[in-house]
Amino acid sequence: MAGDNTVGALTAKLPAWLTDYVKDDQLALVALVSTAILIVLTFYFLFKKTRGPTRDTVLIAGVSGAGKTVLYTQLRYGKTVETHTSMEKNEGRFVPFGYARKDARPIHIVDLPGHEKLRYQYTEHASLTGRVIFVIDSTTIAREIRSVAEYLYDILANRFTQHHEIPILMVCNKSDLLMALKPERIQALLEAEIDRLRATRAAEVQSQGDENDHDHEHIGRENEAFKFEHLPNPISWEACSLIVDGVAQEGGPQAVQAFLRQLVR
Ligand SMILES: Nc1nc2c(ncn2[C@@H]2O[C@H](COP(=O)(O)OP(=O)(O)OP(=O)(O)O)[C@@H](O)[C@H]2O)c(=O)[nH]1
Ligand SMILES: [Mg+2]
Repeated sequence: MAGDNTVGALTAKLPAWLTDYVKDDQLALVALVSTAILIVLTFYFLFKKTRGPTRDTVLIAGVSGAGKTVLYTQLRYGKTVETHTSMEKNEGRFVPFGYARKDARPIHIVDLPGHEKLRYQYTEHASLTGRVIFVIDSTTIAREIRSVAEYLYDILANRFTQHHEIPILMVCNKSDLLMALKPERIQALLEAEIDRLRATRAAEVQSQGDENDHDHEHIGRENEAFKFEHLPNPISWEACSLIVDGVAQEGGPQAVQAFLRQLVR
């Protein structure tokens, strides 16, 4: 019989002490294979649980002067020193300042320079990014809207951001200043600008005949004005003031701490 042949072939491969045991007993062989599968699965799930997600990079992005380095130093050292325009990224693997728990997990935090020519650096980290903090200067957003929208669009349309539905925290910074716009207003300005940008980019792709733009996905709903709520990504908006009366907030704003909590656990 075919079944007997299969069992015969399988038992021939087993060590001698096992062959005696299972020689005439198909049931024993089935039990053996099942136990082996069970052990492998148990190890797989145990390993998976303790390892957690590997995408534990947090990107701090935004245009120049928004307050990214101030935020980074607050998370890293609990305070900030005088900052200058960053020409290089700051990065480190650490438990953000303020997490008292001993078993808190260090995470990889990257403060990207906002200079137009250096922004592309986020693509180097995109595949391992688990969270994005997008910092906005609420006092200059109206005049910088094009530049901010372009950068944000590139991050939102990135295939990793889309595919993994990366959560994004929009930090509307410098709310201590009189000229600061409210998050709702900033959101509306950005939606209108991204809507325009999306149409321009689509027209460019069509005119160049380059339908194979693998790095950018279409964002939002077709034939509808762009809205952040149409994206699969959880996006939250917070009015923040990283510096109040010249003094940096220890450990960064509550909203940022809460946003990172799931990764640090
Ligand atoms: N009033 C006020 N000023 C702030 C606040 N946050 C940051 N700043 C100031 O904004 C300026 C720019 O901050 P940075 O953190 O260096 O900006 P950045 O986003 O790292 O800029 P780049 O490195 O050029 O990309 C600094 O002079 C900060 O002191 C805030 O909440 N309120
Ligand atoms: Mg900086």
